[in-house]
Parts: sequence; C-alpha cells; structure tokens
Amino acid sequence: MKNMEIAQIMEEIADLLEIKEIPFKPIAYRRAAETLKSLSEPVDGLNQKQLIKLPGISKNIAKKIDELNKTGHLIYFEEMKKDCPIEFESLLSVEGVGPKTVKLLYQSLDIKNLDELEEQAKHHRIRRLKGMSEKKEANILENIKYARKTGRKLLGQMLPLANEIKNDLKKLDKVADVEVAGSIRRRKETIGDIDILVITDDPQEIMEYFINMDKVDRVIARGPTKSTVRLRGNISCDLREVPSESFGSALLYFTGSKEVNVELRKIAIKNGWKLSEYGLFKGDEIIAGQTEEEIFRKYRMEYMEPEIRETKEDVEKAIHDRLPNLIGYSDLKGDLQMHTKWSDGKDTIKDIANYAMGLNHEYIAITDHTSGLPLKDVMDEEKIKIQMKEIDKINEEIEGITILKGLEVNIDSHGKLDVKDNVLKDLDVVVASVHSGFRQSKDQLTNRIISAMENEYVNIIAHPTGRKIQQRDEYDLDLPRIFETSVETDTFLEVNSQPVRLDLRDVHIKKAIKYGCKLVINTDAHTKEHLRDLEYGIATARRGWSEKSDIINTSTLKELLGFFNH
Ligand code: DGT
Ligand code: CA
Ligand code: CA
Ligand code: ZN
Repeated sequence: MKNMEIAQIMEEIADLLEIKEIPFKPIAYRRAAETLKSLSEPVDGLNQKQLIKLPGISKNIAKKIDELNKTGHLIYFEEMKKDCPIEFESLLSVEGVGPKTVKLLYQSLDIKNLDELEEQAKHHRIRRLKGMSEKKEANILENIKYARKTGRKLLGQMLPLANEIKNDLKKLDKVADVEVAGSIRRRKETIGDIDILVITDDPQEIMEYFINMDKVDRVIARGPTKSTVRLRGNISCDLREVPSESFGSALLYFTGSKEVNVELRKIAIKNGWKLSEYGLFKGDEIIAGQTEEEIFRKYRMEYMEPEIRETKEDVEKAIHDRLPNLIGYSDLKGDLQMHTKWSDGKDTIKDIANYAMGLNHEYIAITDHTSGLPLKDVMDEEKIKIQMKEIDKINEEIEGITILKGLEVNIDSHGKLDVKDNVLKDLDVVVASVHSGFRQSKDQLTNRIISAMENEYVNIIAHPTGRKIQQRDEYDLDLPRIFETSVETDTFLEVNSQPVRLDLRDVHIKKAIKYGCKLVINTDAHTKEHLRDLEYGIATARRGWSEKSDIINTSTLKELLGFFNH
C-alpha cells in the first residue's frame, strides 16, 4: 500500500478518535501520518522492526501499518467505523458537508444523522458554529432535501446500471474479476445502493478509474480499498477491492442479507470457526474463502442462490437440503401478455414478433386492452375479429415463432368481463385483470377476481394485487381464497415483470405455490424492448422459490395449449 494511502487512514483514525474524545492517541496517529507523508521510500517493504525505527511510529502503529501492507485492510479501523454512532455517509451526502464539518457538527451539537442536522438547521443553530454562516446554514437545509431523495430505486433501473459498471471494470487489464453484490445480486425489488467487488493487483488505478467514470456526479469517499461515489440520478455506489483468496467470503458477506450473514456466523462459531468477509477460519488458518461454493461445502450446506438469501429460515432450509431447484433465467419459452399499436402499445404485431424471435421465444400472445378501459384505442368485437385474421396472416408469413391470439379483458367493478363469452371462446388465451375500483372492500375485490376466474375462458389473472412499487399499495384481497380458486378453476396467476409491478410479488408467490397454484411470468410489454423485462419476473419468481414446473410458460407450445383447452 502506498505511503499516502496509509497516511490517509492514520488521519481518519485520528479523526474518529478525536470525535470519540479519546486523549493523546489522535496526536500519535497524526504524527505517524506526517512521517509517512515525508518519507521518500515506500514503507510497504519494511517489517515491523524497521517501521518502529522511523520517527513517530510506535510499536502499536507499526503493527497496524504491517497489517495494512499485508492484507490491505485494518480490522481495528473497520471496527471503529462500524462502532461510530455517526451516519457519516448520509451526512457527507449533503452538499457542503465534508469530514471536518461532520466532526464539528457532532462535537458541538451532537448531530449524528440527517434528521438531527435538519432539526438544528431549522432552529438556526448551525450558523453560529465556527466557519458557518446564515447562508451556509440555508444551503445545508436546502441540500438535505436533495440528499434525502436517495430513496430506494427499482431493480429494473439499478440492475442494468450495475451491470454496465461491472462490464466496464471487467474490460480493464488490471481487473482479474468483478462481481455485483448486495441487494442487486439478491434481485430485491428495490435497491438502496450498488455494491461492487473487484479483484485487482492495482487497486489504486482501479479506484482512480471508478471515481472518474462519466456517470459519477460526486465522490463521497475515496480510499485505498473502498470508494463510494454518487452517480447521476442520486444513486450511491460502493466499490471494494478484495484479495482473490477472500473473494468468495467477501461476495457472500456483501451479498447478504444481513440476517443470513448473522446466521452463518453463528453456525461458524458452533463449529469452532470464524466467518468474516476475509474468509472462513479455523484459528488462524483460512479453510475456505476463494469461492462461495467452497464455503457452503465446508458448511455441508446446499449452495444458496442469492435470490433466496433473505432470512434465517432460508439458511435452515439449506442445512436440511430443503431448497427448491429454482427456475433458471433461460427456462421460459414464451411470453403471454403484451400490447401493440392496436391499443396502447407502441409497436406493431409483426415488429414485436420479430423482436421476440430474437429472444428465442417459441411463442407470444398478443393481448391488447378491451373497451372497458378509458384508452384512445381499444379492442371491440369488430377489431378483435380483424386482429385475429391479421395474426393468422403473420403466422403464415413468419417462421420460427407462433403468435397466439389473446386479449387482456377488463374485470369491471361487479366482476363482469367486457367481452362476451362467444368472442372469448375463439381466442387462444384470455388474460383478465382489474384496472379500476381499487378501493372496494376486501370481499368485493376478491369476489370480482374469483368470478373472472370462474369464467371458463379466462386463463390468466394479470397483476393480481394491483400494486405499483412506491406508487400504489396492493389492493385488499383474500389471497388464500384467490389461490384456492386458481387451483380449482385451472386459472394461472401472473408474475408481472414490469419493474414497477413485480406482481405477484416474491412472498405471495411462495404462498401461491404452497397452495398448488401454477403461475405464468409475463412482461406486459408496451414496446418491443420491454420484452426483455422477463428477467425481472424470473428473478421475482426465484425469490418466491419457484421451480420450473410451477411456471406454465416453461412449457412447449403444445403443452401450453393443452393447459388452456379452449
Ligand atoms: P440495500 O443496499 O439497502 O438495498 O441492501 P443491501 O443488502 O445491499 O445492503 P448494504 O448495501 O447496506 O450492504 C451490503 C451487504 O453487506 C448486506 O446485504 C450484508 C452486508 N452487511 C452490511 N452491513 C452489515 C452488518 O452490519 N452486519 C452484517 N452481518 N452484514 C452486513
Ligand atoms: Ca446495497
Ligand atoms: Ca452498500
Ligand atoms: Zn396497457
């Protein structure tokens, strides 16, 4: 590690010690930092004995420098940061607040987080501090609002962004491996921040690259092995350099969830081991750490796919060999909900079919909206007939994919469909859904959906709970009744892949499967590009413990049509 980087860590330790009001020690660390900065020779070749000979380097500090040189980490420093009650990252995310200000705020006004900062600023107590002014206080107050907006973002926004950064890093010569960890790897529906791990023999250069990426709005923290940046769109992203022998344990740790980490550590202790991001240890000896698989093997556990690493119970299931054989990301053979120019979609049937072929779909169903919706273009009986003819024609023209004739019919506030049975009976697949009257009682809403399921031509209930993430709660439904009726009537429940919907959601999927329901993963695409969103639906199904056999559109066309028996 470079002298300057070690000096920086020594200074940060001094800051933390000072904040904690520990006497004398901060001065020792600052003196060590000064020495490091003034040396012309790198200290990374020196052993502890040689280090102690340098001016201002005590035995204790020499030991720490040695640890940094050998491992690139300093456990003392990392524990210290964890212990600190101050929410550094969120305070530093306020424009105009740097490390010095954080210290000043904490020491003079006991400010530890954004709420406390806002409170004090509103009471005009910031302006009186050394180096502050009325104007600076007003700016801080204004910038807190911006910092707060770093709310959770949709997986559909964050996953592509994280992959882009990952792929950019991967292209660099000095990068041996790179992986996205955290909630993104677990494919949670919303994401707090992006966590990326990298193996490199030149962390300095990689950190430099990372903080200078085009997407970076602001550098929040820059260190020798960890940096945090704010990307455009107020997205926080961490990059950590990890030694290759610890890559698996670091990936495990930084993938989480926290609850799973805690549980795995407990088991390690029971076995006389210690698990950390640095490896699985027996005494001082590392017994696993390079890959996650290796660690799970030592535990005599099934490998836990990241999507099902949420709770303590998940770990217990893994120990008892009770994990599902999750549906894979390339198991789907088609997509059964999408909209075209005939209603509110953007593309033609033909364009969509061609695009779907590029995704290797064996079949798709065109399911435009019907007259019960307040849209400019909707399907009435006449248009349905014309569209069916057109689909026949396109099916003859193109080879390699089958276009099914479908509709997304509307379930009205009394549970009636807006298309007659004698029209529905000629379609290949009928999707039904609720688009209004969300505020009815639980019974009314449940009964509406149940009466739609009882219609012999309805095959699929789309976005069954109606929720939109961060926009609209799910409506009040008696889900057990819905699940029972779904099994009785052979009606399939949708896992809608739109990033804002993901409906059914993971926890409901898990329950539905226990009831014996069969599900279908659809995109509900309104443009051809949306057909790629299936990935998010599959991720959600995996989080809900779905196996391939639980999902009907893993079947071939022939099998699928057998389920629908129109
Ligand atoms: P997020 O970013 O809020 O969507 O969720 P995560 O899961 O990505 O959480 P994050 O970014 O705070 O941390 C990444 C992982 O690091 C987390 O899933 C588990 C691990 N981790 C972080 N803090 C702790 C902790 O205090 N204890 C334990 N056991 N693990 C932690
Ligand atoms: Ca995260
Ligand atoms: Ca993080
Ligand atoms: Zn639509």
